[in-house]
Amino acid sequence: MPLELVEERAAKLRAEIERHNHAYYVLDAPTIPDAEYDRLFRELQALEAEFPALQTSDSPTLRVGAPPLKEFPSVVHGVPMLSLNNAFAEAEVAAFDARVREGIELTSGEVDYAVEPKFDGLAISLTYRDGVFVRGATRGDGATGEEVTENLRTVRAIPLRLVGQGWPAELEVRGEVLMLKADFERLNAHQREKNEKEFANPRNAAAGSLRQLDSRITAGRPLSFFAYGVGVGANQLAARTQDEIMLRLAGWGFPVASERRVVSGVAGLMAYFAEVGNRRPSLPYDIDGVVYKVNRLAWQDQLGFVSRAPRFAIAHKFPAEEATTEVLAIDVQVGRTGAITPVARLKPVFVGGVTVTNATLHNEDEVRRKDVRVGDTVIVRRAGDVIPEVVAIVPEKRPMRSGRDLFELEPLHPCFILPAICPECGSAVEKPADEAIARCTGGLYCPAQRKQALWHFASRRAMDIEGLGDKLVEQLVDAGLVHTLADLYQLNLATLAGLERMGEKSAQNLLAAIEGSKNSTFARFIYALGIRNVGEATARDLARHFGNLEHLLAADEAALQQVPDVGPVVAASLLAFLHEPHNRSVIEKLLAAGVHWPQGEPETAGPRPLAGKTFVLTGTLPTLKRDDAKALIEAVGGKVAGSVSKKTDYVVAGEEAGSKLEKAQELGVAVIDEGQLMVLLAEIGAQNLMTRN
Ligand code: 5U1
Repeated sequence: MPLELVEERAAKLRAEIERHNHAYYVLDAPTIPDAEYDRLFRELQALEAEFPALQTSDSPTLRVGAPPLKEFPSVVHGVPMLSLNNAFAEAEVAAFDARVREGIELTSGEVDYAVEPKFDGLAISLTYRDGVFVRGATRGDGATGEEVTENLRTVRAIPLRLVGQGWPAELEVRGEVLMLKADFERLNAHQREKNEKEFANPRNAAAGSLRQLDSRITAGRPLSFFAYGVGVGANQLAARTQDEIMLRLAGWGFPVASERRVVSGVAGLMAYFAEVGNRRPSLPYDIDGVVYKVNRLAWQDQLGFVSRAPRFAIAHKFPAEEATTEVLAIDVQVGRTGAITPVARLKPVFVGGVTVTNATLHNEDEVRRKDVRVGDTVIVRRAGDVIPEVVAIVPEKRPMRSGRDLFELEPLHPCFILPAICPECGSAVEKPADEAIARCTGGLYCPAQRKQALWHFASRRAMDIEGLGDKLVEQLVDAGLVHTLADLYQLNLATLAGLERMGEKSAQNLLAAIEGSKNSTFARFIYALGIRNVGEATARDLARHFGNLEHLLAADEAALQQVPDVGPVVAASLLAFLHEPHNRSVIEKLLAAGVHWPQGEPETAGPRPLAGKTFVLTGTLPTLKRDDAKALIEAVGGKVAGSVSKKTDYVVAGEEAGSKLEKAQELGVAVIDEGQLMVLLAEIGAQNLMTRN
């Protein structure tokens, strides 16, 4: 056959096979018998084997997996992958709707919401270039994920080439990979037959399948996918509503939930919640709630984001699953920052999709309030990835014995008493009068704290030292080889290779990973230090704001509070940590050992005369666009908030200012117009910043 004809036939087969895939995996309506599908597939495989140049990156033959990878590369998402705030009760849903209405200044009528199930799977992002699938990534920390392209290529419901037309040249589709309940049951039956470990629940099975370095294993796992949004390319869809976006996605070949709808106001949201709740047991996939999104995209833009979550959407979660079991013992655990947490050791019980053997009792007051004792039958609760907790005891099941008075019974076991000294290091345990949490005062002298600090430092999202897991950290600390974070960089081959279960090759790999971690980022470094109340997002904000370590170390409380989302509590944690001489010395040693990152400049190096002042913009300003006004204010240290409160210093009101203006007047907040804002900025010489930017 002439090559052009072979090429033509291969293209025809690819299109036909993908059409059948779509009919089978997305529409759930097979169009040909399995045997016929297999024949087409084998014909394409044979052609590609004979003429390798014909193989294209969107060929369905690649869905069987590729040779294993050594590791998953990191991917920076074109648009960050957000998380959702949660609501559990109607009042929280009503408060969300009220915030939305205030944000868009809607005083009458209802807001329409696009609603759909909240899949209990793994969020992923799929990149298409000119309609062809080129890259897939996990959510990771929202800014950076892991590239799992070859694994996602094996998921039959993910289109390798988009159908229809009108997609942006670069398109990022967001959605969830999951395993259908029926597929999960079949997979576990298979595992049982092969005498292999079963998966605890469909979510774990999906996660385990997606994180395989060998995509040929993933190809053998029955994964599904549902799309729910767009990252890069969202503003080129010419859509006015979320609902239209979903229709576009479905039209291009993506599976979308058939349970999705558009509903009106809080009443519509609550009716949908009840409806999906009733149907939950018969849905083909696990869900842990429903998601509500403001339908109109212009309003979504107007509402924007707070830190990591959009203001225009919320997850309404189902109540967590509960079960009863018995308390075998109550121990305490020492956390990374010294927090002493009482933990109930339980008779194993299956709840929320996993077997639970430990549950947190949070703190001493909680144990007392719930009066949990050894031998009690308790109700335990577990939701999603959250740590299981003891909700309450079942009083009538408490084991009792006769008291001094023969007719009276008293509990067999005494009530819990918090140890006065840390069980790990013997240091005093202290509990400030105004705090619920007791802490070990041993600091990094306490091996439990030291181990967890090291483990956190080495973790993937911090310094990312592959191979330095809990077991090894435990060995290094117990052997007295590592006392501070900086000691990690002094380890050598001889010491490491001398450790139990550590061969020379593993020691070499670990040293290479430690060496590689020296090349880091400022945000990772801040996060890795393990400062109380400083998570990844705050570390990123601090890094962006201060640009370099010198500026961060020099910052006082007011300067720290200029950083988005840094309030008095976080600022106090930062100051306490950064001014502690031991911590300063560790930081210096880390730098001396060669830990480094690209040096930056503070985000706004200029004067900050509006530091500490909060503005709210409302209505249409006569000449300035909102974003420009915001940039001007922020450039001189001011903060622009989305809603008016007692803390607001100025409301800048334009034409058709609505409820925010009313609220400002009600609270007695200063209201200025654009002209007055410009005078204020001119007085401090800020207007030049606009032309400089
Ligand atoms: N169903 C659904 N899940 N989910 C998760 N929709 C949805 N949307 C999300 C997330 C994080 O985020 C967008 C609102 C940005």
